[in-house]
Amino acid sequence: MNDAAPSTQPETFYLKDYAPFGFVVESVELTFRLAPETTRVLSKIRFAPNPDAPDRHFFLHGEKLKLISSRINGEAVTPVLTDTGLTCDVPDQPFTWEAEVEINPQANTALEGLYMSNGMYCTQCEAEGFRKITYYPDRPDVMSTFSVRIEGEEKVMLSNGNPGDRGAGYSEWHDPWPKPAYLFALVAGDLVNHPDRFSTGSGKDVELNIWVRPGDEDKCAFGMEALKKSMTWDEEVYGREYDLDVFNIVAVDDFNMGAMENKGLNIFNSSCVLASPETSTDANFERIEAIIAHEYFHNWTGNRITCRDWFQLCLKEGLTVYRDAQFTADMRSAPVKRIEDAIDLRARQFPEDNGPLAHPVRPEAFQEINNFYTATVYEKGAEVIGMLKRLVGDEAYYTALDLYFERHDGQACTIEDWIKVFEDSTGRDLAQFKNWYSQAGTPRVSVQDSYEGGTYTLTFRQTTPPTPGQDHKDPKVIPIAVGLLNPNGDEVVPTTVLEMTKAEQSFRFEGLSARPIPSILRDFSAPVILTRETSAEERAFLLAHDTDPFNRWEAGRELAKASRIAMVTEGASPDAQYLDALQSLVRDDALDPAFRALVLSPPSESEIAQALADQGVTPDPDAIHDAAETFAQTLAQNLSDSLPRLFAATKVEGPYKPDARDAGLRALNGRILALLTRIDGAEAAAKQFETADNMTVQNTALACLLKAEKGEAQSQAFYEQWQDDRLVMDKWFALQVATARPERAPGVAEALTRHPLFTIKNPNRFRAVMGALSMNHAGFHQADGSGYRLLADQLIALDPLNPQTTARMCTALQTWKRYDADRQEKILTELKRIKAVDGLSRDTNEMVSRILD
Ligand code: 0A1
Ligand code: ZN
Repeated sequence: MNDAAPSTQPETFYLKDYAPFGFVVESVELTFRLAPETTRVLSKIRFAPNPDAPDRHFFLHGEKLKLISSRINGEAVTPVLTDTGLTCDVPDQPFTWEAEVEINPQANTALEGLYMSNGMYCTQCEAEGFRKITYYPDRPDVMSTFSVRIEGEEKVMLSNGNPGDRGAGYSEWHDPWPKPAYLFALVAGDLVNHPDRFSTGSGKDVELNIWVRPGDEDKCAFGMEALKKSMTWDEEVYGREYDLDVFNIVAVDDFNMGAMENKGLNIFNSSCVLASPETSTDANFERIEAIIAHEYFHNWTGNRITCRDWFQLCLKEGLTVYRDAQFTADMRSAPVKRIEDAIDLRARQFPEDNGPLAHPVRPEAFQEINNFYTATVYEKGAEVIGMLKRLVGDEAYYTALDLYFERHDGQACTIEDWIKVFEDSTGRDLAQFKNWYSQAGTPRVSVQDSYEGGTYTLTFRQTTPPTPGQDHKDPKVIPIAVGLLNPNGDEVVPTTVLEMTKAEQSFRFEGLSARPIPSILRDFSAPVILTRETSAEERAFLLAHDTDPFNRWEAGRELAKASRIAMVTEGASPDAQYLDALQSLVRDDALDPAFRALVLSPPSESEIAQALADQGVTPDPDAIHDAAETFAQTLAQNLSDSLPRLFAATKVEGPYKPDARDAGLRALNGRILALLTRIDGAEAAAKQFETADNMTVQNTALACLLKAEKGEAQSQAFYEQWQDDRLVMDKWFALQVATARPERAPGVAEALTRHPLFTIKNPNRFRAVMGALSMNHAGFHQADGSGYRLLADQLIALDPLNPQTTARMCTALQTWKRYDADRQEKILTELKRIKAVDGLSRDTNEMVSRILD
């Protein structure tokens, strides 16, 4: 059965229509009688009229619930039921609502509400899943304390807050902190814990647990350390302490997203918490540390202060992503983190912001809120906070944050509240800054310079192209961090933040004895596309001399892009100057290995396609792929004398440690192995696979072997070794698709969807295959349309089971306008085929309709 409302005339919700609910909720008591197919949920809710509300319409959300009984003040009532909830006549004064409903967790494949994952009960209520558990005003501005009793035979039964009474067949919980329903959670199953304790700055003793399925106990230690580091960091940097006696984390295998910040009971996709050297890569470790921090930081930015409505999602997500990025920068390398974030923003957010799905950081309309957990809300939302901090300065930022926590603790807030805190604490007028929240699209900033009589002038112009529903864009406030170098590489003007507010604006630097070389948009100080006509020599100079690590890397990236574009459009050879620069950087032992690995990582083929499209050239995926291959092959050949030595010199000795230093070295070693594999008949990769004692090097070796089409035996060996480990098998599925030659990729992916271990019901496994296909650029965009067809087939099959993951995966098709007429037509055919499906979910319908528009 389809899980969403009929798609004929989906309702659109608007920010401008916000009105408070007619009632406040004073307390919630819930009893769960667990049974896989017939769970009973009893609710007892104390309502009181809300004096601030315009009307007293009593509507409770509820979807797919079987109402058994309902009472008001103990008297049976007969509410009017609709597909989306119920209404009922209610008293004019405080009253108690009681209801009993029945739900079927076993049949819940959408993974929203209460569902089962490998025999374990678990919930996902953000954004609007609580309405699939019981009738309730399921909106974030309705906050209440919750008391929960769970009745069942499960060994472990958890909910939010502090534990209460527990006995045979039941367990009780009370959460003293008022919260919206989206933060509700319940978990019950055969779980074991990895326990620890944490003492907060003010001496509160907190019990910590990571709960996992038996057998996974040995994969919790790293997550627990990350949690304790996060707790310490939030106290030290933001002055925020934890506020309950217990903090529980649970790992589940079937989960649509990465993790969820339910109060005191975070639920994690097992891929984002379970870690061991044998089964997890360095990238997994870094991601796990960041996600644990992210969910923990939500306790203050999201839970204690939540969102008034879902249009304000960036209030909690932008800020929390910004905070987790700060944390990672502090725990690891700040420049590396900044570069990684810029790569990610350009790969995921820029295409969104420059295509049919573009929306403001704070959207003003939606049909399905689950479709707005986007790179724009999260990552651009974090960039906006970073710009605000850069504009007001570090000290003023933390003063404003103190005021934010003090003023709004316990409230459901808006972006206006957030901005007002900064205005009040700094005295600045931030009206123009708000454009970042309300206007979609990536600003283009072009720059020209001149030098005369010791004065150097930079002139910037900004424009933002129209986006769906927003033709006109106003100039934004753009912090542009600039430094100037003199021709022998010394910095003559250290990093200075220029504040651009107009469409066109000049900034002067006086008293310079020679024309400087500018380093512009240092540290990627704003999420814009910077264009500047400049020479390869100047870029090579910055790659060698810039004191700002981000811009040093960026100079290399620009050279790489220019060279690849010339190869594609003019049939040029790989740029010799760039090849030379790369070779000296790779050999430069004074440089951080992680940084060298990043310099050696080529721009993605999709990024080149976007760069070509920006220049008005229709990208040819096969030509882009060929250029990438030729470039890498030439680099490998040019470096051939030193590759074996470099490979040996960058090998990490000793027991595996997932810290930034060793991980950086392994990343460099992996890049070198990829090059070496191109010239040594894959010998080194085969040897590394044989001797691998951790997943990072095993995975890298297998990737190199598969790419060289020499990894069949090793792939089989990997499969046999790891077939019982779901997370490692996800890697096995993904690697084969990611490394397949373009013409083979759709076929490889299709064959994998028929593999006995493929299951469409597990989002991780589905993403492993289909996500990898969509990221194999030339493979996905095969001219015969087979990539598009396979994705559409799979999405059509998944939609009735899991609309949310289906809708998210549709983003693979959002860039269709970049490509040639033939490919466009093939993509459109598939989009229309999806849209025509009878009973298509509201989620997928909205995404496909927007992409088609
Ligand atoms: N708030 C979580 C992410 C999340 C969002 C939606 C979900 O289901 C629709 C699940 C999780 C976070 O930011 O980590
Ligand atoms: Zn979040």
